[in-house]
Amino acid sequence: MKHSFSLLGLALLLGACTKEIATTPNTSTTTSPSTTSTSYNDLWIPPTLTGTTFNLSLDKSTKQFFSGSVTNTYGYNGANFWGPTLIMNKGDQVQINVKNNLSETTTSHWHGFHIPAEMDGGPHQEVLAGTTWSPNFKVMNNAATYWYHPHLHELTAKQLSLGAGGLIIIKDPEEAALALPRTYGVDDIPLVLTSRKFTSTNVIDYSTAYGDYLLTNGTLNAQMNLPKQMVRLRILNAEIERGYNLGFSDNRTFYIIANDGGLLETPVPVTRVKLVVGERIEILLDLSKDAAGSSLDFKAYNSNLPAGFGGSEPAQSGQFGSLLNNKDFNLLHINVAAASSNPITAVPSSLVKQTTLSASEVTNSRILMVTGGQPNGPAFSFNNVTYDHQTINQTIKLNAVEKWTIMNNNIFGHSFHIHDVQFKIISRSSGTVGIHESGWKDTVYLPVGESVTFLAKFDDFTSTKHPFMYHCHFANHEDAGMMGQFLVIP
Ligand SMILES: [Cu+2]
Repeated sequence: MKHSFSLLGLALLLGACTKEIATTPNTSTTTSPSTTSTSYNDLWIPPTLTGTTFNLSLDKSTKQFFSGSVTNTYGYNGANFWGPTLIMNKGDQVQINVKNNLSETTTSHWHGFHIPAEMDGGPHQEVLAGTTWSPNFKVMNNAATYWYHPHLHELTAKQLSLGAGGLIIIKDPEEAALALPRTYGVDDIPLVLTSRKFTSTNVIDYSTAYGDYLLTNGTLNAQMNLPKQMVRLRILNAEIERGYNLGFSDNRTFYIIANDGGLLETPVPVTRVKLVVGERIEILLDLSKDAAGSSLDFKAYNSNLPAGFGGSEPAQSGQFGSLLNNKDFNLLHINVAAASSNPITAVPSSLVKQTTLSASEVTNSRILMVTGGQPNGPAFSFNNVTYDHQTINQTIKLNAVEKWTIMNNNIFGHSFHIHDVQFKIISRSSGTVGIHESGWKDTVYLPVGESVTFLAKFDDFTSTKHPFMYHCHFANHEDAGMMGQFLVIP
């Protein structure tokens, strides 16, 4: 599973015109995702859990994705793929009980949360089969969309691929004071985007980088009725490697209001936005002028993207091929319906005041180079070191304001994620930091041949024995060792 061989594999594929074809499931109840669909399935909206005590159980399940054999999956709390959405309030002290009903170890990481390392759910907080892990912490993050997922070293790609994951929505008074859509499942819609490859007997193939079939909240060919008013979409890229270039079928303008770690200062109007693995954005979609009964599609405009963007490879089969590669494809078919009562009909002119970190506050700088791809070496690593469970790669002083530069002079793009902190991107070597990247971030796209520099303050939580992680969020890269550990020390 080494990406260093992808270009070689591609060359062989093109050169040899191999007869190998992708195994495709029996699709008699589901039309091909690469053609215009006429049969849709209603989008599954994950149920919500609220309060300050959250009970999660991770179970084996099955889901009828296609006719014929059911597909073995994982899900939390009885979901047959994915899990409930946890709704938390900033400032609350919460307790989460994670029961592992699998026959293998898992962990549960609270992606984006600023919490003590021993509560973080990284590779060290193992939840053995049949046991329950009960972290508790104060919710300190801003209102935004976060998520939870397994983070057990070398099993993350498998467990995530089989469906283990869920969203977390944090609410706070600043967000509550704004005239934004926030009725979950009505005008505030979670959209978890991923894709899967299935064998001919409908088994999820978790050994590959890209899926052949797009799943929105686990739903194939998803559709939803949305009210003709302002609708908020909370979008998570929960892929293994694929990135998305998001837009609507009539190329309408939509408004980015939040990214990973909170609301932006003002809504950012765009017609396209890229979202790489692990990133979240919240957008406002204005349906107020659409006729009830009309429809449009939310799409990935993924054809002809730059080399190195996950899923831009032309191959349709093989290790780095998929039926969705280098194509535009549907994410959600939207049927415009009557407005709900008391609809939001306008985009707010401003959102929240951003606090900033300035370069003059920096107390330490680090450079991480994306390395690897050498024959017989690891596919990807940082600074030529692959993850070792017992090795601390970085030590950071409490309250340090650090400048991290991640350099990617490598053959492929990556998605860099750091635990514990939210950061501010101050520069990209390409010269362009997207306006929607101006808020707090925990995950950032690293294009081929570029470097990204961000500032972060490491406050609140110290430990001399419990580390936090930084890693590529491509689960297969992370599992293969593209991950490091840091301690925040007094
Ligand atoms: Cu990577």
